[in-house]
Amino acid sequence: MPIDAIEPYDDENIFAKILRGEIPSSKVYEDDWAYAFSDINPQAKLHVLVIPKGRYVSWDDFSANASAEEIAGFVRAVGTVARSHGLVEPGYRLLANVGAHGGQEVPHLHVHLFGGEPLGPMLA
Ligand code: D5M
Repeated sequence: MPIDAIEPYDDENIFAKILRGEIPSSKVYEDDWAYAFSDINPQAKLHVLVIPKGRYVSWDDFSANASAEEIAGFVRAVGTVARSHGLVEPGYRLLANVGAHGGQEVPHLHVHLFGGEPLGPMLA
């Protein structure tokens, strides 16, 4: 179910628990700024979620409130994950759902990284 209200940050959201190691995840990358893991319900051959380590509800919260260092670190991490999976030449897709109309379900910013096959048009 998409979330109704996107603030304040809920420390008990499932991605906060993954970051704290309280529930398992299939890690593909980690650095000082970001953590990446396989989506539990993949929508493409490769479907990875990249999340910032900071407490940000959404892209809106992150873009408004994160430091330049956090933003740079997170953006670089997304690119690093894509490159490390060999996705640059065939290409890939990034998606961040924001709020109720965006269909955001987990209230910790996450960028979906899809790839590994032709993805077709964005909106079916
Ligand atoms: O997408 C939320 C995404 O989070 C959705 O694709 C499923 C995924 N998800 C939910 N729980 C888990 C766990 N525990 N591991 C991995 N992936 C998970 P949204 O953009 O919020 O609609």
